Amino acid sequence: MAPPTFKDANFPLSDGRTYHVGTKYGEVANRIITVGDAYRARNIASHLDPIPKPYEFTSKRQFFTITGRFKGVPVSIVAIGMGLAVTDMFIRECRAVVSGEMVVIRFGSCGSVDRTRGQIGQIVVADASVCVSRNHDYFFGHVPSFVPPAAPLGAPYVFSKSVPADPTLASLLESRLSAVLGPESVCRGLNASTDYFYPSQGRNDPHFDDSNTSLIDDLCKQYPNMLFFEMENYLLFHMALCSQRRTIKGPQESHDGVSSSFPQGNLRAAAAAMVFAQRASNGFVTPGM
Ligand code: R1P
Repeated sequence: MAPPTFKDANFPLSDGRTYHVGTKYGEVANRIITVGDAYRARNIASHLDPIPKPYEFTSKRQFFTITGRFKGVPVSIVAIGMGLAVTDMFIRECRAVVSGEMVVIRFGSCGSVDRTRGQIGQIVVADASVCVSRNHDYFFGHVPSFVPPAAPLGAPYVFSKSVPADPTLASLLESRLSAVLGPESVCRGLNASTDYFYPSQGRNDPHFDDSNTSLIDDLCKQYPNMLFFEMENYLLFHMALCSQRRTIKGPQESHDGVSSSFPQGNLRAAAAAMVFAQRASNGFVTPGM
């Protein structure tokens, strides 16, 4: 089969299909659940109505989309992999093939940084998210062969301001999860999305100078309600914020009352995650827990 021909370097499309996610108009619903891996996507998709049979598409970049109906309501589940860059591709490329308001919920796995809340196996719901990024320039000063930059090196990690989840969606997520799993299994707090899994989450690696031994303490000092690390939510919430700063809107579609409190916005987002790692106790989830 001939390779697809993409047109428009600014936003490449081939026969209406996006460059990385690979879907086109009609293949993605306005309500999206996003996850990291395809296995989790299939698990969630097992709850979709069997008829009509859900549509599935795996792109050449391994974005995996399943679109079907849940109790008659169209919903897509999209597995995107990991990190901020793929989150950006996922949101922009789905946004381009969906009209009307778009609602995105992320179900991830995460590491808890709180000693008492966010135990392994619990579900945490994000009130808001902070971005933790590695300041690459900082490390130049530690390597003698590099010319130190003229500007101050600053701190090794940068903590952004926090950006809120959609408050209505976050509360709905918390209450529905609590109703199903029991309130003791769900807690809510602040999330930090990191640009890397190892250095920016304060993991120790003897092979590299990461200057991160105090990162978790520093972050919790600056943000006392800090609860968990993962790698995508910040961008999701930030893009929702940026979408609400735009006036371009497609034809509005009903979201059963969910849309009513944000008439201006064209993307709304919230996120929950299961705690896989407890950083204070150094515990990690085991299958079947
Ligand atoms: C790191 O192992 C990955 O797990 C978490 C992080 O955000 C990162 O993507 O989420 P997922 O389990 O959804 O991938």
